[in-house]
Amino acid sequence: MNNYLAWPFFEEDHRNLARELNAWANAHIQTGPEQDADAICRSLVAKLGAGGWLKYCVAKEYGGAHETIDVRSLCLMRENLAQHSGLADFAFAMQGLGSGAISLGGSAAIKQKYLPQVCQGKLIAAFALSEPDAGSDVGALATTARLEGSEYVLDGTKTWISNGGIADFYCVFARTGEAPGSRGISAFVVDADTPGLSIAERIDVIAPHPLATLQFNNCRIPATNLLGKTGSGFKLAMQTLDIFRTSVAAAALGFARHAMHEALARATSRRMFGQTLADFQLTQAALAEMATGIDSSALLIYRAAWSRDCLNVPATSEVAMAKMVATETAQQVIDKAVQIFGGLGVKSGMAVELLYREIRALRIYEGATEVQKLIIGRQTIKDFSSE
Ligand code: COS
Repeated sequence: MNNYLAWPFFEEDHRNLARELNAWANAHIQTGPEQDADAICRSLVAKLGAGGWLKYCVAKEYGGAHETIDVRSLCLMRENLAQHSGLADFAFAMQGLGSGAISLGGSAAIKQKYLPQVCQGKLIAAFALSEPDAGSDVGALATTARLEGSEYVLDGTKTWISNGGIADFYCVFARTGEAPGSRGISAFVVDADTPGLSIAERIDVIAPHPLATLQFNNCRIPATNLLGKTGSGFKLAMQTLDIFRTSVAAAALGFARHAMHEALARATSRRMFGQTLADFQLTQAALAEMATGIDSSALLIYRAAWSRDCLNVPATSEVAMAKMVATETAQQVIDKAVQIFGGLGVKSGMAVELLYREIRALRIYEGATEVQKLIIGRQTIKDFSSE
């Protein structure tokens, strides 16, 4: 790996953080085929909390490491954890994504109630936005929240909810009806044990993660669980995604780096036709494409993260570019690594086989590649029109 930590996007603290987390993960995180994803995730959240790593998911006032969430730290950490274990990356990321709407929109009392425990790994967080008929088109969501006295009553279905089934609370986006479409949505925090909230289905996917469909049926929560203003839920969701989407790209980068390492180890040791695989120009071409793809992704990721941290702008388009390029590139890098391994590349339990399954969902969740193209295309036209 080149010395990318020397890039000017980083400060000395970031470089130290990456090295220290790597050493910790080597000692504390087991790699290999995942068995009981629920139990592993619960234990990982507790370990990450005890190790102090979840401090990077919340602001300083509530026990966090920085005044506000530092996106370069998040990205370096996900990149690093993803190289050790998909579930470790997932457990870390969901504490941030799942509590992001509280950090951005919660009252002081709500922040105080949830964030310190998220940071210590004592409460597991989840982000409940998608619905069976509202995935990319968030503005079409149909779950409702109606105010009755001092309570909101929630009814509807949420699906593809990461940490669904093991979370202690969910940040839920529901229609309060101030206006049609995206302007009539509000955000709420809902404790997992609230009567009227149930797990309708656990969802099995190609790389096992805790994932569920949630059912809200006359689910009553205190009106004070509202996050932000009524009608501002869509923007709160988008602002949360603006922070965490770059870190999805960073996780993809971590998977790609792991695949590259495996491919290099294989190519330089596997002998055929009297030489190593790495001596063939076709292998060198594949490795060149992989290495260049990895660096291109890293440059876009840390440009987007630095823009948010240092220019203090949403950088929505830069974030979308990073997410699109890094996830698509990682898929190609991992596919090439499988090819370099030949038959062994598809053998169950091989590192590249796990990565091949692990990477696929990242091109879909937190905004599919097609949504990122929409965001980048719209912004490009807007920039041109305002020239
Ligand atoms: N930050 C703040 N505000 C934002 C925003 C952002 N990043 N993106 C949009 N908004 C605002 C817009 O400015 C607009 O405000 P006004 O109503 O005041 O004009 C409002 O939100 C609606 O925006 P827009 O018209 O762009 O919304 P669309 O319904 O066209 O949707 C996409 C835009 C498709 C980009 C959006 O729905 C999206 O990102 N979808 C994917 C969602 C996703 O990631 N799902 C997975 C969930 S996690 S697994």
